[in-house]
Amino acid sequence: MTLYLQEIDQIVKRVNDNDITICVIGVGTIGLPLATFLADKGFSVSGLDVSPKRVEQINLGTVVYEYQEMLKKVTSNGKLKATTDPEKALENVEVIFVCVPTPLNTKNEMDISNLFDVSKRITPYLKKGMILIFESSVAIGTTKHVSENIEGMTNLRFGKELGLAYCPERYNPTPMKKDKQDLEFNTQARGESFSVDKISRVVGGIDETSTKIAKLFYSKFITTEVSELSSIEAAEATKLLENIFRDVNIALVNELAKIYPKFGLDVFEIINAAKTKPFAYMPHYPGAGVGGECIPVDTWYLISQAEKLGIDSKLMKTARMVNDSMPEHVIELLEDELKKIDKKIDSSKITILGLCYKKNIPDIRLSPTFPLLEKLATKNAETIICDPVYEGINSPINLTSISESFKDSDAIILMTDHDDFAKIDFAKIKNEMRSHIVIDGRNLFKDKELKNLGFTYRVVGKP
Ligand code: SAJ
Repeated sequence: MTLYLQEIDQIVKRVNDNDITICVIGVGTIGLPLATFLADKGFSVSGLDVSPKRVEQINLGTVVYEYQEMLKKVTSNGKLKATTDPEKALENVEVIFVCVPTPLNTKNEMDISNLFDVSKRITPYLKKGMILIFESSVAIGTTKHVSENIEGMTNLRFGKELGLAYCPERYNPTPMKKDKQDLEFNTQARGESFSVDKISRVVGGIDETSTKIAKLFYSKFITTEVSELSSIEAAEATKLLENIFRDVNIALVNELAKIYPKFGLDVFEIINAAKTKPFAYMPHYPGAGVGGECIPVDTWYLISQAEKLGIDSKLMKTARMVNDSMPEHVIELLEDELKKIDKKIDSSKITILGLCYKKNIPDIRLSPTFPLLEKLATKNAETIICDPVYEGINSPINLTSISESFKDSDAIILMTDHDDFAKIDFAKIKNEMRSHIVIDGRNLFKDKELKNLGFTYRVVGKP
C-alpha cells in the first residue's frame, strides 16, 4: 500500500527512514534546489524535465548554481537522476513535486499549459496512494482545477486514492559568490542569508493527511518553520499576497520617486529615515522597473481573477502601471538632460548597463530593460547594451563588453546594479565618451565622484 493510504505513524517512519522514492517535475530554478536537498537528505529522487540539455547538465552535475557542490554529490552517489522520460522518472515513485513555470499569456492572464502538460504526461503512471505536491505560483483554485483535469483522465480521486497539497515556492535567487549577496534583501528580517533550507514555508492540503505528509517532507531539509494552513487555496493566496505586497510597495516608492525630487528631496534619504522606525515599516526602493517571473506576474493573476468576479482591482492595477512606467521615466530624465546640451535622442548614442532583471542574477525574464529598449527604438536612438553577468549565456540581444561599451557614447543608462558596474572607472571612460550624461536607475554610482569628473548625473528618486 503506498504512502498516502498508510497510517500516519507508518508514514512518519518511512519519511524518517528516507524509504520513499520521489519525483520532482520541472528541475529548473525552483525544482532543482528542492530535488538536490531531498536527495542530499537521503531520498532517491528523479528529476523529470522537458529539456534534454538541462537533464544532461544535472546528471553531469555541471549546472552553475548556488548548490552546485551538493548537486555533484547527489548525482555522483546516484541519489538524484534526471530524465526526460516520465515512465523512468515515475518508477516506484510515491511522491511527486510539481515545479513548472506558470508565465503570463499576452493578455496578462495566467498560462497553465505547463501544468496541463504535466497532468497528461504523468496520468498513465499514477497509482493509488501517491501524493502530488505543487509549488508553482498560481491563481487561487488552480491546483484543484489541475487535479480535476487529472481525475478526468484516471479513475483515481484526490482526497480518496491520491493525496494533494500545495506549498508555494519562496525561492530567493542568490548570486553565486557569497560576497555578492544582496545584503539589504537577505538580511532584512534576521540578519542571516536565506538559502532554501533556511526559508520557512507554508503548506495546505486537500485533507489533513496530505498537509501532514507535505509538511514531513519539507521539514526534512528546512531548518526553520513549515506552517500548516487550512486549505490549498489558503496557501495559493498566501503566495500571491507575498508578491503583491512587494509589487505594491515598490510601486509606492516608485511614485514617490517622481514626486519628492520636485521638492528637492532625495527619496533614498527619506526611505532610510523611515527605516529607523522599529516597527510597521519595511523598506522598498525605487528604480528603473520591476522584472523577473514573479513580482510583475503574480499581481496579474489576482487582477484577472478579481475581474471575473466583477471586482475592479484598482490598487493592484495602478501598482502594475506605476512599476511598468519606470523605464519611460528613465528616458524622460535622459531627454531632460540631452535637451540641456541641445541634443536629441535620435542623434544620440546611449550605453545601456544591465539586461538582467536583478543585480548579480543571470536572469533576464521580464527585465525592464526590454521595454526601455523598445521605447528607445521608437525614438531612433542608437544603443549599446552591456551585461557582464549575462555575457556568454544565450542572450537574445547583442551584448558588448564593459571595455567596449562607452566609445563615442553620449549617455549611460544604468538598469541593473550589478557589482561589476560599481567598479567602472569614470575618469577613464570620460575620454571615450562624446557627451557625459549618466542616468542611474538603481542608485548605484557615487554622486560626488561623477559630478567632480564633470558628468551630469541623475538618479531615479533624487533631485
Ligand atoms: N525591486 C525594486 N525595488 C525593491 C525590490 C525589488 O525595484 O525594493 C525590483 C528588482 O530590481 C527586480 C524586481 O523588483 O527587478 C523583483 O525583484 P525581487 O527582489 O523582488 O525578486 P525576485 O523576483 O527575484 O523574487 C521574488 C521574491 N519575492 C518576495 O520577496 C516577496 C522571492 O522571495 C520569491 O520567491 C520570488 O519572487 C518568487 O519566486 O516568487
